[in-house]
Amino acid sequence: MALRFEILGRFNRARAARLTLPHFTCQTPLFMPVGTQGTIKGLTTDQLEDIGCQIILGNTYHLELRPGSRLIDELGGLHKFMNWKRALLTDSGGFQMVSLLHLADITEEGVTFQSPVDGKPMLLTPEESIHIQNNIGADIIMALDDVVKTTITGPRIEEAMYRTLRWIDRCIAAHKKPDVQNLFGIVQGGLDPVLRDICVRGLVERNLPGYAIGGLAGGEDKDSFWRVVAQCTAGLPENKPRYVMGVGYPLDIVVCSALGADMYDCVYPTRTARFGTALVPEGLLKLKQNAMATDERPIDPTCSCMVCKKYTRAYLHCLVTKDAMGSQLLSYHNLSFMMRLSRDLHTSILEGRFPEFVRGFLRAQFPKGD
Ligand code: PRF
Ligand code: ZN
Repeated sequence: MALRFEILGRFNRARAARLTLPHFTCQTPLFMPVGTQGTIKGLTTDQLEDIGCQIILGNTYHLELRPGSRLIDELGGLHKFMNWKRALLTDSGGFQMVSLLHLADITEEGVTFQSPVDGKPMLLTPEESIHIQNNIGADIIMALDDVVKTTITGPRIEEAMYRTLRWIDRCIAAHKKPDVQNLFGIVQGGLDPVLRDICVRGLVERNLPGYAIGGLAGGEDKDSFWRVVAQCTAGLPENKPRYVMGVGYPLDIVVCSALGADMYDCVYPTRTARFGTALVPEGLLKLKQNAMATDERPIDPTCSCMVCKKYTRAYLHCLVTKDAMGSQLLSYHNLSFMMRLSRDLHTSILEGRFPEFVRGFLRAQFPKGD
């Protein structure tokens, strides 16, 4: 195993931990920004370090299309290629089955994609996904899973869960660098507690360095979502990191952390920034609104990020959606917000004031109590 996971403090099911990875020692709960192509859109790696990012995400499928994992390997791995010294995690490409389903065909062998670059078919098997991820060299690599939308029902959910369990053995067998890269398994099974339970048990038997909860944040209602997270965290080992994939919203991160999850990733903070929306303790601040045109305050007076120290809402209103700098400054603030949330969760759990932190967070987001 190429990681250490030490729980430093708990509050009921919530945990504050130190996660030591080959390239960086992280504090959990933690949020991981998504840099699909080996970059977080609009930010330099120095800026990402400045705001306290600990792990960033890359995607196997996108990196294989461009520039290709062979080239990344020849140039010394993704850390060196993108000039990022801290931890990296690559997703297996499994999720693209959902997000690019019109381009994908799934069989027991693997997933066949039509390359959006040249239209050629590309077969991503569990072996190939792990081979590519071994070449890319991230600290954490993800098993290839069969992902289906939680909003569908019927035998396809069961098929995908059992296939995910069969594929994990092919992933484990293909993994050539277990001493420097950690392979995480992904729990599937839709919203069905029986299927989720079978998947959790099956993965735990394989004694992996960490586990992800997949297949969520795909349009199901919050109640079902939180119920699946609660069930999975209860069944996963205490002493291993738990990663909820594709989550996202500050509220979900707070709730999932209370349920015992440790890691999160989502494009939301950077994507919403490109649409002109800032994350603030009260919820969302839409910089495009006319009222911002003359507002001399920073985005968030309680935020100590560079953008909030140096720029007014009026200036950002002028830039957003018109100049790349608008997206860049808003992404910088939004990721700073997510990093502060991660730190606040960690320290409040550690210092025994997690309930007060959650209450304060909820009061700011829902002042009317709804
Ligand atoms: N599997 C993989 N990546 C993912 C997910 C998943 O289930 C999700 C959940 N919607 C986000 N990213 N491999
Ligand atoms: Zn800020």
